[in-house]
Amino acid sequence: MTAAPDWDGEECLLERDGPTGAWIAIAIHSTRLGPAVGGTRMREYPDARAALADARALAAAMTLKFALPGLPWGGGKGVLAVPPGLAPEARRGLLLRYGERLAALGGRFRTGPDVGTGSVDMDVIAETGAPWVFGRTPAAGGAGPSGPATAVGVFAAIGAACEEAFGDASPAGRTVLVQGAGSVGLPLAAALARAGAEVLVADPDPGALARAVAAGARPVAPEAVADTPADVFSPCALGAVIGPAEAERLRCRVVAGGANNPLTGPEAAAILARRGIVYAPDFVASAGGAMAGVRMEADGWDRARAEAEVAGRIGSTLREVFRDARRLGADPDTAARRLARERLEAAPPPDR
Ligand code: PPY
Repeated sequence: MTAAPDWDGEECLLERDGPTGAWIAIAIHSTRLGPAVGGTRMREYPDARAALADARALAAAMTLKFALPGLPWGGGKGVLAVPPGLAPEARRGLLLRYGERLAALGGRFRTGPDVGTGSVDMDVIAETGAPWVFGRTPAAGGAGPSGPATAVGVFAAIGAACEEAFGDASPAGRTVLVQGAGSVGLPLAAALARAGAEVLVADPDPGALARAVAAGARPVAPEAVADTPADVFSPCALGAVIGPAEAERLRCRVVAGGANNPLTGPEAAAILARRGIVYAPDFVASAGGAMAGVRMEADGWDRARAEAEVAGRIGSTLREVFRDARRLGADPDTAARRLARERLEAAPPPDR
């Protein structure tokens, strides 16, 4: 499979899984700083082309996630585009065949959990002998789900962005609208409520919403998100939720969340900046899960140390990005991509 001209990555693979009819897409965007790491996403897609496009875009975001905080890993992503209603046994078979594929890549791509997969799935992938599977269950020797550490990073990102917008990093007394009460949104909402923020949560899943309410949040209808006033909007569900129209409409001063690729493109970032809305680039704000994952499982750090690094580095990286953006007269998304490019170009060629 050759890369499309609009993708500057190294390698991708697209393959139909015969027994389930699923498409397996693996994108290795960059190994310049080290082996590519990125989660495996499992969901329905309109077609194979959409699955591959998502894998490529998400892999590119992973390169930025590791380059900006200065960690020696590259960017990749796996996508399993499954048919509706995949039975548990069929799911298991798909994960095993996918694991064999990963093993055959010889470590150039190392995966972990992502939207639609979890620690139990990582255990299944690792059964194949595919080494370096991050986020397995603690019983299988892994560090467990990545959501809590991602939430720690988003919390720090909200602080840094509030400091930029209001001159005060504390979420106490701020209204924060969290979109999505899943593996990142729920622990984030709970932490914000504990810190004294007024937390609003939107989620179409009644069970997820009820858990957020139990953690201290007030519910908001999913379709009302763009029109609900808040100090901070935190997208923690799927991507592409802020296009030019939403960027014009959002009634907030800060956007900082855990979703990957929440903007539809550079135009949305420019509109947010023109409206004086401080945008924490998603590939900085959402990096905590991946950062803590590699620290705990590849470097042997304990969770407390890994999460302290996540909070510290995400905060300091964002302060650097906002400073650069002001200096360059650019929006933070543009400034952060530029900083990442500099870090990538300054790196010696990979030696592993
Ligand atoms: C991401 O940050 O989007 C991920 O891909 C999650 C992840 C979690 C743990 C290890 C590697 C990737």
